[in-house]
Amino acid sequence: QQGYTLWMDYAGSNPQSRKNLKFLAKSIYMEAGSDILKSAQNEIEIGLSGLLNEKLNFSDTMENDNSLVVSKVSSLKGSWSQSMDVSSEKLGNEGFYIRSRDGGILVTANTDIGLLYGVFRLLQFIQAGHHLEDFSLLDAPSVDLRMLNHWDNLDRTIERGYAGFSLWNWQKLPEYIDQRYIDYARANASIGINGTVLTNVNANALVLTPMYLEKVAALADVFRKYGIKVYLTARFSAPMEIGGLETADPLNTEVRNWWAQKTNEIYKWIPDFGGFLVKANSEGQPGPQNYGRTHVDGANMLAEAVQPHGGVVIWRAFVYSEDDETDRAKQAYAEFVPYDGQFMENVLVQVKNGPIDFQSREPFHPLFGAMSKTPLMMEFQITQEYLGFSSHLVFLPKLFEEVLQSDTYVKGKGSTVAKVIDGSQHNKRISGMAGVSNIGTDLNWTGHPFAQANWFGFGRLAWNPETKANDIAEDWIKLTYTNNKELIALLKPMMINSREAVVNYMNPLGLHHLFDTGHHYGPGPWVDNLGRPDWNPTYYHKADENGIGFDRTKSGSNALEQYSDEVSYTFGNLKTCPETYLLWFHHLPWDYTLNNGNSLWDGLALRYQEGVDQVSEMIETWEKARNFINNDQYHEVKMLLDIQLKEAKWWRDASLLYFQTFSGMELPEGVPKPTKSLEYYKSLKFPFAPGIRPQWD
Ligand code: BDP
Repeated sequence: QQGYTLWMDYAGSNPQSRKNLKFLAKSIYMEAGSDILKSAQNEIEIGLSGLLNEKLNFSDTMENDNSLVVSKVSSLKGSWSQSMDVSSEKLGNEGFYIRSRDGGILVTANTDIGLLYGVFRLLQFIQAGHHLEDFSLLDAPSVDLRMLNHWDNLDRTIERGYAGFSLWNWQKLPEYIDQRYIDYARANASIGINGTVLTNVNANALVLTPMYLEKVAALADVFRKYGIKVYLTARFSAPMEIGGLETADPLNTEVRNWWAQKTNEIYKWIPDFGGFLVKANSEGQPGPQNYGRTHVDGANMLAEAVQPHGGVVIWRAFVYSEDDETDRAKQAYAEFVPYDGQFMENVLVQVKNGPIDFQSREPFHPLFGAMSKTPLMMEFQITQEYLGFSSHLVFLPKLFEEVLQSDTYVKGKGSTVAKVIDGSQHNKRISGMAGVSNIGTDLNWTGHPFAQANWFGFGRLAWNPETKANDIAEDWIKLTYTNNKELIALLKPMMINSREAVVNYMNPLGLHHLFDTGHHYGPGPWVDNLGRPDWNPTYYHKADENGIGFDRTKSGSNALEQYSDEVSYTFGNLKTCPETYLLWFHHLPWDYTLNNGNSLWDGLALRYQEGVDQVSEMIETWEKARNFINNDQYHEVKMLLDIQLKEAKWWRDASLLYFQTFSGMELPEGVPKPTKSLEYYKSLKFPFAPGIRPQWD
């Protein structure tokens, strides 16, 4: 069962530090009533008794001498109501307030779900070894929709999923409720996630048929108890595929009626259904453009159908058309900006963090500064499609934080992406953040034990986009391993630096999309034979005898014009462009001089080497951590780190050998000569890589 309990191992270590909290078990009052409150009680029962190693005594009434009271503000009585010393308005619909007082602790909120979140947070504080004396904490989410996107297919394969098969056992549903569904919901609620899209964006219309809706309803019944709404992907051609219509034209009356009725039917099964996520006119998915209509026509048709039920439509901006050969990075902006202000009130446009596709580093997507009238939802990828799958240790909150803290300058300095996403920048009526899930049937849910931290961290950032990656790492270590200071001092920097390591050994200096065909795993910078130019790595690095990099300045694709003047100036000017984005925005000669005086070629080679060295350091750190963790935990990660080191070297050697054919320059000192030939690296094949969509690049 290694890793199954995630960050909720209530029987775990640190019992010493909790001795002084044993009093909490004395007399617990918990408000009862709803299913969500039952979940809260259940969590206290397993959580607190596990953490304190003590039998819990519950009291049926709220008394002044209770040791723990979990109750809504409106039901507080006697001295407990006096302990509520903050304005309840600040708690909103989902926030909570926890405070200690003489001999007791209060957890309160305006709503049941607020109480559940408060209970989880209290348990986490205890678990992390906090003493809770003179303690008070008020917290409320700043983002409305905090969602996982599962790219799960109905046959239980997962597109870009590297942790086994889909959790949703369609064959045994609706009768059989796997304990995993409950534990999945608990884990999500513990970090504030309140929505889940069950199915792949490359959608299958069958999930909208009664046979499946009954199963979806069974899952929704489980998740509802944890405040999690279910959403489905809507295949745009569903009216034809399962409705027998001849068209899916969004302006056709029959089509509109079909969606309205289908939606009513869904809400009969699932009264609190969240809504639809749609990938349309992208990578072969059907959409309104098939009928000469627009994204607005398509999104608004569905929005109209879900509106009477309070649902939303999340329309993806991940589009890039086949015929535009200038620059894929520009296309989503070009297609969507003209529609700003035309979407219905219950539509959110979901934008990937960068303009290409979930690379280990991309500048922020220009749409984040450009649609002031449309709620823009962030789409991060938690599954490591382009970051070493579940074999490489990469702490993604560092990447997420970098994107969220990027300044769009749309309303002057400080207009960060975080503020666009939480809606405060433009006073948006609704806000959201989605993460493409990295969860599957693997015992530990995520494949790599440290990939759990990415799920955890996503939840924390969706709750509050201003959260610091550093704090997330520290909390996760405490909850997952122990709160031992020496261990934290080892693991925290290892996790924090792991993101830069993968950038260095895969995509240094702003290079991107250099993967070999099909799997998005190993290096293939030489690939130039795929069906579309923008599926080929050569399209992205543009290396030749004269240099390397994608010119996105005025002399090139001018993608920079899609950013505000400040941003476009900074990135467009070689003096001010951070070297981390150098080759993303500029095509430069091999002998161009970098900030530290190195030539571009030497600097590039040294970056690859640095990535390899960073992985070696991670291995050294892990050896030191051995004293603080059990043997199984040690060995599992050790084997994975060894793979990561081998593959970091593979990336370095294959990439440098290939680029050397253009630069014609020697490797600088400190970078070992590759032991194999370029032909060897080109010949490498994968016997099996999970998560592939066969027809894809
Ligand atoms: C790309 C993936 C592809 C997804 C697509 C998407 O390679 O499998 O379908 O994104 O987000 O990253 O729709």
